[in-house]
Amino acid sequence: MKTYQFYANGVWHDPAGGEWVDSYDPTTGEVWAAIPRCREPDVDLAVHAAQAAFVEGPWSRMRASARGRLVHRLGDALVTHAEALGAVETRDNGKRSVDIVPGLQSWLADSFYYYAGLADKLEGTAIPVDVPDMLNYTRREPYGPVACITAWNSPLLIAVWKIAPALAAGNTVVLKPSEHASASTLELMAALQDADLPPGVVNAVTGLGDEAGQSLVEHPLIRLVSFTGGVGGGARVAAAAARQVKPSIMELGGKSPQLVLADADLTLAANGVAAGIFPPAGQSCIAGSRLLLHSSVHDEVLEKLLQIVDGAVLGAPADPGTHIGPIANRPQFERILADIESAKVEGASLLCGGRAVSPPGAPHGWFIEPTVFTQVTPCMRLARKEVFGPVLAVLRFDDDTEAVQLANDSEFGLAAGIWTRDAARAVSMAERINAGTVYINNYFNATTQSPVGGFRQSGYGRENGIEGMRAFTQTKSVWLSTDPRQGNPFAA
Ligand code: TXE
Repeated sequence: MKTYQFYANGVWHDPAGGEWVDSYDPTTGEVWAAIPRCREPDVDLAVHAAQAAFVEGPWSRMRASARGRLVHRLGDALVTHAEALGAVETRDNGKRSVDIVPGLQSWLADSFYYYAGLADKLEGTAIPVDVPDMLNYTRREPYGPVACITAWNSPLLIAVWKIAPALAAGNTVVLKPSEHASASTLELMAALQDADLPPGVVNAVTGLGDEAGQSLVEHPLIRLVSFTGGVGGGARVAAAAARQVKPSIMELGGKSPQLVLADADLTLAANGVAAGIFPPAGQSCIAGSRLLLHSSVHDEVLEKLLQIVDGAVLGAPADPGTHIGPIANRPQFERILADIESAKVEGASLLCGGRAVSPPGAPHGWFIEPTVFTQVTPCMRLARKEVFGPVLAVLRFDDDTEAVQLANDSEFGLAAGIWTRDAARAVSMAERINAGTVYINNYFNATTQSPVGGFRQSGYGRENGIEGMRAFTQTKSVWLSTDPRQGNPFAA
């Protein structure tokens, strides 16, 4: 059993209250680590460290190119420690190793490299204002200490997506990972020490959402909150931030539709639909959890999907042969099983799956079969609520207008997939679908260059891309008069 400390001002600390929270291995159902239960004094320590690094420097005073070089080193540290970090995340939240380690070594490290390159390119503009003898220009400036609150499904990915642009833009960071999976974030802090960042530039506090999380959001020195999690938590955090007039960036849940049109390559589509939800056991914000099928291909696509599901291997997430890993934590495991029961009660037809299972070698783990419900109607809870598990709801449509209407019949708007051979038709549908990301003949792609985020209750603000860095800056407008007497009635 490993006992962790939290990280503030470049130093490891025990929580002031002397309490820890158990962290479970979802493959075995056993406690494997203890996470500090930080409260207000611990959070205060971390925020003051971030404030000192920002105000007293050197972070805010450093030349942007020098800051970029340090952020680049964070990418190198990620590559060096990828295997070890991935192993901890797999143990702590059951994410498949094949989904973590290669990503840390390539496109997640690229996040640091990309934003390192942007650090000295945050240009303002010179504006020809309607005032004579006046120079007006804008600057993009960091906010100061920012809070980055992350979820349990992909702690490392979410942390990197936030800290890379936040740091490159000149902010300092206090991270707060989920109480269900904090270990990999604390290991990330240790790994990033390789880069010799000045103390206080990045800090991580752990513990409960309504203790450590709330103290962090409400800390008066925190100037912006970037949050990834559920709609309930997000709304609470956004409201708390708003009470202090702090901006927030919200990456929330989804009920993303995958549309298969009659002219699609059905094999490609079935594979894409299965891959868009089942490998992470549905525990991805963009999981394509609503399958909208044209009536003419409904049965054929489901037949192909059943074949894929039949061959899917559930098992230990560290095993490269595993297609579907466990559910990351017990409360989520129980929520998914309850949602499956409620779907049966409301009249959806269970095509396959629906049960908790024990794959060989993991008799006490939290595994749920890939589950497909057909005959789902738009008003059913299953068609509307985010299950965040390996549960696919199938609806049918008869023409493109109905497909778009069904796709948009949701409070969420994170992602959508369209499968068709007709590119023009797909582009036209993509314009009409309310979602922050639309995939055409692919799903699940994300790279550091392209912004991601939600419409509607899936959130606001964007991560990744140039927009993802702008979100961590505020604009200052500077007015310099070359004739200060102009327009001043008191000037002689
Ligand atoms: O997330 P929470 P939970 C969805 C999914 C899941 C549901 C609940 O449907 O079933 O959300 O998951 C911190 N002040 N997603 O309860 O509560 C908390 O400690 C400050 C989708 O695990 O949203 C954690 O660090 N912080 C999602 C983070 O918020 C608070 C990924 C997220 O926890 C807080 C995960 C407070 N008052 C779950 N309350 C996605 N977008 O992919 C909580 N936290």
